[in-house]
Amino acid sequence: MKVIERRFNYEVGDRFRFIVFSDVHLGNKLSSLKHFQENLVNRYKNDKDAWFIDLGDCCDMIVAQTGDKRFNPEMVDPRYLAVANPVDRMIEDYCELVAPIKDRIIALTESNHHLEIERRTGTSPTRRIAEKLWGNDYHNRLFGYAGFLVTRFAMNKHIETLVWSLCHGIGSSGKTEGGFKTTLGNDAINYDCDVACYAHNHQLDGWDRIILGVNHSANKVMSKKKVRINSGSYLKGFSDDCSTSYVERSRFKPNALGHMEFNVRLPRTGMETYYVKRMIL
Ligand SMILES: [Mn+2]
Repeated sequence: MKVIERRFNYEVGDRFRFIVFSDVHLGNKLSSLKHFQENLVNRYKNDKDAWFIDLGDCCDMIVAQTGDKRFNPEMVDPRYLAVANPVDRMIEDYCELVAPIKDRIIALTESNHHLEIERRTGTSPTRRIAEKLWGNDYHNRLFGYAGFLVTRFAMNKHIETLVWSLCHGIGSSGKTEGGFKTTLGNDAINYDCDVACYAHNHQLDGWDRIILGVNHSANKVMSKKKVRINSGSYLKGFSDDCSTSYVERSRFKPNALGHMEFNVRLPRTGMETYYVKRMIL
């Protein structure tokens, strides 16, 4: 489990935005690249204070050639069907899709759809995407399935720190109302961090756990917040025709498309944070 540190210089009143996104599933017929491009890439590409955390499953990679029993030709974007190299093509297309923001993607995690290709073929799509996007600098941005990202905000000798726990995700109740919050919240307790981010279940949500403690002089109760983020997806769950997706088949909860925007403002002392759920219906 890797730890990566990133330093940002700031002046009083500066703001930073961390865009947490995942599960684009490029290559799946129900992936909405148009929404991803409009609502994420185009929204932030000229915002120099926006930084990106990509929690994986960038490409769907369920293709005919690997003998994957999940393969269903009706669920594959036709662009990847009648070609000999669909995995190469998905990798290229994903890199092209994120090209306008690639230098500000500070984290990319491994994920189950990519790992399945690695297991079946001995090549790692995640590492190939990382090398294609960042060359040798990929070591400063690529995580395994989980890791810690440490963001430091520096003004002269003063430093504010935000610790992120990143994980592509875990099985977290595809059916129960709010069930994923219990599962992810229980997992997050095990990691000492300010923000715990998960993907994979395609739900888009953010919530806080307030921790009480005492101040330095031991005469006052102090509170601090631990943030949990479930980063959403740009893959629709249901088709408009009679083709059946795995979501429809398993009757998982419908999900909105979108991503989470985590905002940091640095006043004279301390740090203020809040998040905005960017939901597309
Ligand atoms: Mn996944």
